[in-house]
Amino acid sequence: MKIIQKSTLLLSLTTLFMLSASYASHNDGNKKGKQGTRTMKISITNISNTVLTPPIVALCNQRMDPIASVGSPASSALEPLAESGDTTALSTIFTNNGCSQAASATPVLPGETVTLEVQGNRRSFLHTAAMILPTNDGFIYASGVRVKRIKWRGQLGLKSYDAGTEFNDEVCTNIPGPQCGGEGFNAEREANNFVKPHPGLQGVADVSAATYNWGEPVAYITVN
Ligand SMILES: [Ca+2]
Ligand SMILES: [Ca+2]
Repeated sequence: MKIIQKSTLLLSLTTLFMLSASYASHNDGNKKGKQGTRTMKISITNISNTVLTPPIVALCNQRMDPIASVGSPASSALEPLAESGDTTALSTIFTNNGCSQAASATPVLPGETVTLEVQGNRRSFLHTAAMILPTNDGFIYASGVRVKRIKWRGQLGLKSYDAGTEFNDEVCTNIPGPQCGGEGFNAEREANNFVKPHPGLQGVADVSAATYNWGEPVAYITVN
């Protein structure tokens, strides 16, 4: 009788242990499911007559300061992006925040799409930015948008902004890129030194508003 009781106890303990192990393993599985990452394809389509400088995209697991804040002065990382398409400083920020990132090797011409691969999941925060050419300091961006929100909506439109870091003189010597070939970054800032919705080209100098002006959004993003 005693032997049977011992066996029963041993069996119960074994069952309990197996159940706990199974439960723990199930929980680990869930954890991995939530925190695990996979390759995600981020596509940016230019639906304007402008050229977008090679975009940078990042997926981050933690919140960080946005690339731009409308109404506030541009950061020192945004200024070179908006004036010359230089993504170096933004890339450093993404690295410091442990994000997975990729930059396009080519600009995005009117009607074209670039697709970049980064690691992330539905809970990741997406960041992207590119300069609009030919403008003095026009750019598009999205920052801190959850992947699941973009997937739920199907796409995310990217509107144009003026970085507030260079006066919109529309003079080609002050505008880099294929249409103008002028200067990119300049440390000077315009009088209204804050990020604002872009007023569009005014046709006041070298750049043809009729040829290059755009509607909103300038581009859109999809995630797969
Ligand atoms: Ca400006
Ligand atoms: Ca400047």
